[in-house]
Amino acid sequence: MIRRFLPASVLAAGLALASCPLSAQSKWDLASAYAPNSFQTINLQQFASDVEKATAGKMKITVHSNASLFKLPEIKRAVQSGQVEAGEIALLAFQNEWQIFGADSQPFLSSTYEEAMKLYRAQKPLLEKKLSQQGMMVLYTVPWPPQGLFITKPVSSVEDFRGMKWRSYSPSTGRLAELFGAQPVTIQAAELAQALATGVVEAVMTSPTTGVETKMWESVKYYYDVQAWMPKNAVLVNRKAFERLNEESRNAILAAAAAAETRGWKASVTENANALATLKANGMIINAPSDQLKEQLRKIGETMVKEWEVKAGSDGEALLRAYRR
Ligand code: PCA
Repeated sequence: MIRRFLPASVLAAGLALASCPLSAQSKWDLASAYAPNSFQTINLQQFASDVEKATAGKMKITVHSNASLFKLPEIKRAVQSGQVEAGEIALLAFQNEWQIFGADSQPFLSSTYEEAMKLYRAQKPLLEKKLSQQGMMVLYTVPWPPQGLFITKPVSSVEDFRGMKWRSYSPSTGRLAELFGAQPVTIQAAELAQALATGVVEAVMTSPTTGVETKMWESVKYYYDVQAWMPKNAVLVNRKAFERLNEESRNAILAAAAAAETRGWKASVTENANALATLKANGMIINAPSDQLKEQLRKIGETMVKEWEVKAGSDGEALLRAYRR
């Protein structure tokens, strides 16, 4: 009877719906603050497409890069409150909230990939506990290459930085600027190219890869490979959103995250070497810091680690004990 009054296409759609509950299809958004061509974003896109493939398209994660959904400082709260299901943050940006987030931005505490991994292992249980209390989970982390100094003029000692406009992207980079006698200016990666072009900053602490992403050579000539620290990006998810997923999707996400972490740490190493070569090919002058500058930096680093230890209290103590073991 009914059949006579309904077109075949409507009937077919109804049948399809009945055999496929809506919950079987999940769509997530993931907020990121870095450029689409950054190795971090490329790794993130690969993570999302791995999840989609493993679930035969039933779980789709859309990556919104370049701070197009939320700016870096807003992403953590957006994930926590469920405004967005997932997001990528730079942990060190949240050091003022909890010092442990900034463990990987203490000068010379870890400046090789091996040390960075050791530090991550020591930091991880604390991070997981804290983020779980905040209703989130860490899917994976990937370090940026060692941070060096891009600067408009040659420098050989800390005194040469006095009064210069210094790009800060975290509490520790701001503190470093102060100890250099420079003027800290907070600028996120997404706005860095423009800030350089307009002369808002004269000195930038970041990785060679971000130097390439922002075509640093267009406004800055010198790079000092000081290898001060290796800050990590972390991909976070809202725990409730994760728990709402079916088991297949949850497993796909966890497996893709583990793969993204391994792939990302490797990519960071190659990226660093490639980026240094690209900077050179574009005419940047790359130097090691002078002995004097190195020694001054080492002292500044010691001061900062001490300050951090005091603020980080028992969590910091536990972390350093595990790291130095
Ligand atoms: N690039 C990011 C974080 C650290 C890095 O190497 C930035 O400069 O903001």
